[in-house]
Amino acid sequence: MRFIIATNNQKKLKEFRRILDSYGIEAVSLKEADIETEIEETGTTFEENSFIKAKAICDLSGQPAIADDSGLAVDALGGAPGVYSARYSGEGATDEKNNQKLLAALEGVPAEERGAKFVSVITCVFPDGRSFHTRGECPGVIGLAPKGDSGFGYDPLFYVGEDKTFASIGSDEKDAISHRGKALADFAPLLQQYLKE
Ligand code: ITT
Repeated sequence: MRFIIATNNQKKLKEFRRILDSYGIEAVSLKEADIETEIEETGTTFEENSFIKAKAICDLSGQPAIADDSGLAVDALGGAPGVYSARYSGEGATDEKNNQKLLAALEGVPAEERGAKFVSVITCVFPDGRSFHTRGECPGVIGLAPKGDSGFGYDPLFYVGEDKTFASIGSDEKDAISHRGKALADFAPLLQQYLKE
């Protein structure tokens, strides 16, 4: 079955596609579904925003839609940037500006206090009103300098081992341990169950 992925983030879509593909679920982009829209994320939790995005696209298309709301929660910043991760550096935010802002916010914070986690909440909304979600988390440490150039977002600063960031490991390795990989691993069997009901 084909599902519309309610995201305007092409790098997130790429990850979604390759993970869902491994579960035999076909992901259709908003562009392929001929949908052009900006959805306002008015929620204060990953769960709320994930539902808002999936519901909006399901309503617009009349087809089941899947959304991911994700972000980085940094211990020393009281869980920030959290649901505001994409917009952390304000108007015109880019991955580079967000990473710079994060490094500046953590200036002087020692390595042992730079713990963080990535969170992903994946929601599926069906046209008949049913919905469900799964949540995945991945612990790591915010480094003192970026490393690697694959992936997206905060990947170059997110250390998952002594010398490894999400941007320096391969995509298979990232998917196996990432917040999104974990959320989708729980999501796939639940989706099969919902499709049978
Ligand atoms: P959509 O809402 O259109 O899906 P978005 O990028 O605005 O796109 P979110 O609101 O969920 O999506 O924000 C997620 C942000 O969290 C993302 O832009 C990155 O800055 C960060 N992020 C999430 N997952 C990440 C990952 O796997 N690697 C690096 N950064 C990630």
